[in-house]
Amino acid sequence: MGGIGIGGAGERFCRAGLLVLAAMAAGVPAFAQGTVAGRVSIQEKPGEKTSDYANTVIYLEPTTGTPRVAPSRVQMAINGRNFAPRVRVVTAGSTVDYPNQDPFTHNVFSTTVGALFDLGSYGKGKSKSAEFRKPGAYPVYCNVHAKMTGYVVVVSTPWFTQASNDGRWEIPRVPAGRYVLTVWHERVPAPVTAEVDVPATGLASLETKLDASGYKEVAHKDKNGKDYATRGVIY
Ligand SMILES: [Cu+2]
Repeated sequence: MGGIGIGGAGERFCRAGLLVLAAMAAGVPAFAQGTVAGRVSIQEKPGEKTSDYANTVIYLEPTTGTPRVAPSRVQMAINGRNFAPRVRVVTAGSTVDYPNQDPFTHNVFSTTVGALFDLGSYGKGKSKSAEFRKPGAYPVYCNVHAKMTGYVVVVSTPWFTQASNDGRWEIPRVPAGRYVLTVWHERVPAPVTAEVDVPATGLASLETKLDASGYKEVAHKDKNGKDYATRGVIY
């Protein structure tokens, strides 16, 4: 610190420096950012085991103020008639690339209000992209293959993540404060939310229980709102 800023700004930096020193003396870092961590468990139908923890999206939104988010560019490859990964969380304004790695044609589209797009048919080695401006959870399909489904979850916060394969998750560098924690999973009817106070030292062991025991896979329509010729059974 010090040496940065001119005039009034420099003065503010100095005062901030004093605050940091005072806080260090008290054992608490000023402007503290801690890691928030937890674990998701999913109730399945009797006898079934969860295999898709990684498709869980977790994010923290401050209860006051609007955090600044930067758009990014990420990839959901198309491989073996699947989106890889199947679920991606991005900040509002981000772009998702859909490179086709299969030796045949795909047609990625979304008919959800807030993120309407139709990338048209394109073959092996080609890539097209879609921009996601509005927060929400958007199913993404292929007009050629009835069972191809992916999800883009768009958030307006910089504090988000996806669970690992065992359901554990971690969001680093969360400033102390009050947040709404949201846990989303495609097989759960509504996201689970809770208000949490994040102390300067962060939070560990936030347990969230999701209920997917009532989940039923429903065939979706093609980009023209019609049933697929294959009815989603055969590719
Ligand atoms: Cu396809």
